[in-house]
Amino acid sequence: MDYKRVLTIQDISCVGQCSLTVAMPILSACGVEACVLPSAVLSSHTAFPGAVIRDLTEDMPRFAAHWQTAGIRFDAISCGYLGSKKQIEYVLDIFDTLGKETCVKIVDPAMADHGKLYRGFDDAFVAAMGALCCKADYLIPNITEACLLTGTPFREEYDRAFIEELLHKLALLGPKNIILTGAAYTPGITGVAVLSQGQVHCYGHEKLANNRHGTGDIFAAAFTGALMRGKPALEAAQIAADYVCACIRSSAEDKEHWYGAKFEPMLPQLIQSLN
Ligand code: PXL
Repeated sequence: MDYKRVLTIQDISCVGQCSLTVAMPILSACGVEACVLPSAVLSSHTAFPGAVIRDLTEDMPRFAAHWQTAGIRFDAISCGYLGSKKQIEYVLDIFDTLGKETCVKIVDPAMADHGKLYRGFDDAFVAAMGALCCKADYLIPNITEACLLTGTPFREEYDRAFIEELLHKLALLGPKNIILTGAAYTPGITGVAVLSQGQVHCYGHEKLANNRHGTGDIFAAAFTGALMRGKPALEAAQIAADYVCACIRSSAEDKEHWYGAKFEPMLPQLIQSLN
């Protein structure tokens, strides 16, 4: 099996099953070497009131400089939740300096959901994120993020034409492939819409009642893992979407587990779908 080394850049939320605490185990389960650049350490993700933060922004270029001199290069570099415009600038530098020649760049512009920006973000951050999205080989926004990035008013209800228009507007920003998550325009169905090599494909699956925090991060990690295992974009998106559904189902009964999805018991299913 081809063995790939991925660098994933995002925060580590110590409690909450998101960002690096999901990316690392999922990439490892996919048989991929997971290297990490934590942009910050938080006591929990920001949906818990009162989370405390150790910012690591100024360590990012120091770690990258070490890898540069040590000759460490990556087959893929992915980024998820980033906390500031400065962090985005550092990720842009890392994209330019630490990839192998064939390096695949994957951007999850994690900054908003359900029509709203996450706590702490503003329009200037959205504009900076747009500059990062230009560089992506694979861009993985949800509908809210896609609307923000393209200046499209957010809508709760829409049709396939709206999804295709969003994909084409995103493509004008410059990313090579787009994987739009949470595309739900048929009652009871949600899914992913993929724009790759000029073609749009939609993969629909059951719409589950209680979506969970961190499922975008689970999707991005499983998608990256599947891509590194040689799956084409659409198949990687299907594998990741099915895995996210299984994770949400495995958490649905447990009301106390409101803060994330129980993705660990479902890892064997993910592994099986890659074989
Ligand atoms: O799941 C995205 C995410 C990652 N990291 C932190 C977050 C969030 C979403 O709110 O707060 C710290």
